[in-house]
Amino acid sequence: MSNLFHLFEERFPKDLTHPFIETKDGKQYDYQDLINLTSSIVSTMSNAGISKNDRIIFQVKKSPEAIFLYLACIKLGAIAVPLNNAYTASELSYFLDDIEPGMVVCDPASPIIKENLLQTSGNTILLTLDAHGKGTLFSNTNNISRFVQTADVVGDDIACILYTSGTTGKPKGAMITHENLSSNALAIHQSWGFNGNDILLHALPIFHVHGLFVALNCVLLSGTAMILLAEFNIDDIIKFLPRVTVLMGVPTFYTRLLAHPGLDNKTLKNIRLFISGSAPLLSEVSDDFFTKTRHRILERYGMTETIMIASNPLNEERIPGTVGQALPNISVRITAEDDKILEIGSTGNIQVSGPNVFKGYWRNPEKSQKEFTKDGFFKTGDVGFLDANGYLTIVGRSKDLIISGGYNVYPKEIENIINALDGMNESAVIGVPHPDFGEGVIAVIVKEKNDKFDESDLKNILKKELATYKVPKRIFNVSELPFNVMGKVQKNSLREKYRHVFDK
Ligand code: MCA
Ligand code: AMP
Repeated sequence: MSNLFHLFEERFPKDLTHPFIETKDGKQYDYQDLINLTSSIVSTMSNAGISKNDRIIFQVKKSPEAIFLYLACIKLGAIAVPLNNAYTASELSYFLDDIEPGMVVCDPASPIIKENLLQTSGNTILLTLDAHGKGTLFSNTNNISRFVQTADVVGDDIACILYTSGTTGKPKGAMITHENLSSNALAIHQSWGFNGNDILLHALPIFHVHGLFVALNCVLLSGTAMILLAEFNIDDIIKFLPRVTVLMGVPTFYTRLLAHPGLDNKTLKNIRLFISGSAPLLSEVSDDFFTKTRHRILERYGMTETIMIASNPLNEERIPGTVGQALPNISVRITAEDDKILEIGSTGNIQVSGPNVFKGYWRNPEKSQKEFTKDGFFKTGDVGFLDANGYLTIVGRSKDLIISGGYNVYPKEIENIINALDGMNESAVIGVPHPDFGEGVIAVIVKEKNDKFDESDLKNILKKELATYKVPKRIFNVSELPFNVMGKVQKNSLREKYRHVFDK
């Protein structure tokens, strides 16, 4: 009974007509629909020859049917590989080669279809699913069956592979198991007091840990309902807030909410909890939000490789600027460069162990081994300290990573593309304070010859190669980059020089 889907099934409401999803335009799906539609997709997959451990890539718009597609993969014991809709053809080609999927389900407008990216990959089955939940995935409606078995798996079997980029510029697939997901689902569900009366407002993308696991797991473990918004739009958030008890979001959600005139007592009448994560929530934002709403946002900390690690408490003091204490059964420690454990209050590398920690990177055993200590702790690449009560404060990152509006951007990936362009000498990509996205991506470039430079031309070139959130919002042309004695670009001095470019 290690399949994550078994855990969900155990907690389905007794009355299966209990709502599960309501969409922006009022379409309703209850738990019986969840069972029927998920089973129908499992039958379609099985009939097409897909079975346990096969990889299913999906690059689809957010919809209830997309959620059922994910759940069908879990139920069948297949490996779900969700991909960001913003990925370009060249980004997608890398994932298709790396994963060798048995099946791809994508939006009809995806570059996978438009640019015929599956041409070379032999036997992969290709099905479609559009933003309205229609497509060849559902062409055989005879498949609807209520009695499709949930596959037996062991806890260590892979449920999902999620890509996270890397310092080399090449994305790595994090292998997340059924046990990782089940243990973490139980931990957060309990810690945040989810129950059958909750209604979640779901406005996050469903190709990352936050929207796909954290949000969905809390709803399913409570057998309760969510309002599923296909896109983030602040007016829609304000419109639906009075109907819900919990909102989960990245810090940008909260800065945009604070700036909205509609955030008042009427909008908040049923809310019991605001949760933030994926990027640092500024203490000022937390304080301003508290002053305005009397709700202290609960900040928590996680990673693709570890799902949720730590959280501020539900009932005790939530301390702004900290991400709270380790979740049940998870150990967090702070270490020096040689992995020696540091004392309380000392700043060092954050390391994590527990049933939440992933199995390793897909087809990359060397990288996987490098990211773990000899005694099995995962090196997060984040830097912070613990206080005497176990509250963790994150002060920075040892990895060269920018987090923009909750999306991770690895500078190397962008620098590699810029440096390969004709006439380009070198570049440095950095993150600087941004009022909406927390950090905004900028590039500082050096051209081979001091000829004319057009910022918008260069952005357009990059847009063809990179998902839009990775494209630098500003590009600066300089005659040389600052290097230290080791020959490394001094990114700190660049961050200082350009720190005000997004000031309002
Ligand atoms: C959109 N753009 C962005 C971003 N989002 N640029 C930089 N950073 C972003 N995050 C681009 C758009 O393509 C557009 O470009 C321009 O910026 C303006 O877009 P806008 O309409 O303002 O964006 P939006 O559609 O309102 O989206 C903002 C958003 C979204 C709602 C904050 O970025 C979002 O949903 N972020 C959440 C990501 C997430 O789920 N992360 C969790 C990862 P142009 O004008 O050129 O077209 S999981 C994780 O981190 C761990 C495990 C954890 O702890 O949770
Ligand atoms: P991802 O690769 O999308 O899983 O992003 C994980 C990274 O997001 C972590 O390693 C942290 O750097 C960052 N992160 C997540 N939650 C928080 C938070 N509450 N505060 C600061 N950083 C966070």
